[in-house]
Amino acid sequence: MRLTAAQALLRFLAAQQVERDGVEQRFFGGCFGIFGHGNVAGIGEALYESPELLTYYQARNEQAMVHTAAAYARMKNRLGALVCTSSIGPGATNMVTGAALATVNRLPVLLLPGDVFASRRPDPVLQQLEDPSAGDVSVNDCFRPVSRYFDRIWRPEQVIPAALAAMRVLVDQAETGAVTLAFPQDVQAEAYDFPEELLRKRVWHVPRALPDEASLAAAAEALRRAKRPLIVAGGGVIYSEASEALRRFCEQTGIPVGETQAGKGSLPYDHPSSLGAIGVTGTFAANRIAAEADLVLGIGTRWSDFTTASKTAFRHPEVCFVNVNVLSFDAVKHAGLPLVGDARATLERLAELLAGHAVEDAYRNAAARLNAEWDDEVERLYTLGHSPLPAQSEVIGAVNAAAEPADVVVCAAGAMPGDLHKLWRTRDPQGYHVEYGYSCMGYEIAGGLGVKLAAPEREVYVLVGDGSYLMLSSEIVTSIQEGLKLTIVLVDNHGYNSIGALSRSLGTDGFGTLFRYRRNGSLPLDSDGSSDFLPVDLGANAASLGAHVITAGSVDELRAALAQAKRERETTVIAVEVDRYESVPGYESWWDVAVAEVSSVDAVREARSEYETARQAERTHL
Ligand SMILES: Cc1ncc(C[n+]2csc(CCOP(=O)(O)OP(=O)(O)O)c2C)c(N)n1
Ligand SMILES: [Mg+2]
Repeated sequence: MRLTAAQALLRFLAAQQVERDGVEQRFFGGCFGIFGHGNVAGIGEALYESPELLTYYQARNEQAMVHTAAAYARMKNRLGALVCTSSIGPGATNMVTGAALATVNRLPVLLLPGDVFASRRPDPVLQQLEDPSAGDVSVNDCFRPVSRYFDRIWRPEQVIPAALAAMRVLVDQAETGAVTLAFPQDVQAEAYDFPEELLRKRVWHVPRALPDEASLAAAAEALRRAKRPLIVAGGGVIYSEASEALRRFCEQTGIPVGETQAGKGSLPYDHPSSLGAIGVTGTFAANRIAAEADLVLGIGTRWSDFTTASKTAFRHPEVCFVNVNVLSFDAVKHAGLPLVGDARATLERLAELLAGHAVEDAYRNAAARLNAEWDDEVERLYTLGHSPLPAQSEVIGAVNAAAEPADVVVCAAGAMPGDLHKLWRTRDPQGYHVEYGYSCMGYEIAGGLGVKLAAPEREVYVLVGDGSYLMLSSEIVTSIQEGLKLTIVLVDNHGYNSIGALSRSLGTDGFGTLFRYRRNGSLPLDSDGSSDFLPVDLGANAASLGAHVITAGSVDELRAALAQAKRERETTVIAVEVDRYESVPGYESWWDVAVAEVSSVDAVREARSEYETARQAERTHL
């Protein structure tokens, strides 16, 4: 069939299906894009000519549209994805951050950045970067390290192997991440006789692989011997839809569970085996059990520093690890016994091998007690009654109370992710969507849009700081264009407060983190007391983009605003100011942030000496 390369690729993509557990679904839910000369007449023409193939969504910022795609894929448990098309040059490189985010979080996104002419006839074209030492380099080479698969389609017939290779990686649960097919603009428009078979419906089976029996037997034996085992549930539990299997496993064995950011929601917050968040932003419940655990069963976690409290969380001298993961790279971390396989299938098999085995009642009951004590602490922080401005924890409490169990909270950067990790009462495996693999400011609203597109039946609550909002809020416009309603709670504390607090704790006075006027040639420090904040009106900004805006000055007003937002049909922004000094404490944990070894500042020298002491607790787990 004679088609342009772009037409053939789109037809191919529209025909891809995935199937897991016998359920078949279309893989690509649409194509986000911003056109320029690098894609308007190629991919743009193909989308225009056959609009029934893939729904086209016009975006405002290329980075944002990749965030939307990543959030969509996460909400689809990686069984669905979006395509993102951009022009060449800045349109393409704007997607690099989004690609890194998707790859870090192991989420499938397909990126089609336009590229310079393969023929090189009109070189250098508008926005082309020329490299005097290499003729085959373009800015799109920046995608290589942040993509799990990269190809450049130099000739139309290369669509065939490139498209198949892209699909293999996108649906592979171990390898998935950003896939980039750089597409020179002349090639997009060139015709070729594509074979019909390429364009036929194709179903990609997503297997539930099991580790080999010898490894499973060794793991079961280790679990039987352990006196104080602990499960750390990561994102892999959610993606694999293993939360039911996990619940049964916990009820059978009595092993308690701590959750990573991506794994939060693996168990409902009020399950007696749930210790809630673990690590730097963990609960005292999880961190106390972690400190004494003799065996840690990691499921679908990549063991980031936030989870391990920079390798200080697990303090038992003999602690050992068993890691269930689809990716052997993660399964061998911490010298763990690797169980390379799907989380659900592996948990079900382990449960069989552990038939009749459970931890001692005292240990099981201790976990249940900690669960209840932790919930008391959540309640305390939800109802602080802080004035005149509310505390951030009260904002979380109000949003949690307003949200239905299946609604989704979305967040990514600032102080909010840590507070949510500790305090959000999660009642649905997909109710908690905090992007903390890349913790990318600007993900919040764009990500919320992807969540809503994937699950329109759920209300989506985006919690966004003033800093993140200023960085990237443009997709409010896209949410209104598409009628995809978001409830955005904009938490204003006049600056980069999380980093300000970090800076204060490390002796540098919150330098460069407040949104204030420059006075007498220098930026004010946090300690100088004045309240001459910059005259930024974020509510007015949101209203100018078409959102319905409500300003809440107290927790009661916030509750009323949330009730009103529920009744709205369009994106609603609730602007609320919080006390930036009233933060949720840490709970028996530590994070390794390097402090200057020499400094003329006394406070920095003090912080360095504390740092050196704390660092001694870091372990290697070899
Ligand atoms: C793109 C990006 N740039 C920088 C950072 C580092 N960073 C983490 S949190 C933060 C401040 C966020 O400010 P805001 O959204 O207002 O949240 P707050 O810290 O006030 O809670 C910064 C600069 C980041 N995570 N992402
Ligand atoms: Mg802020």
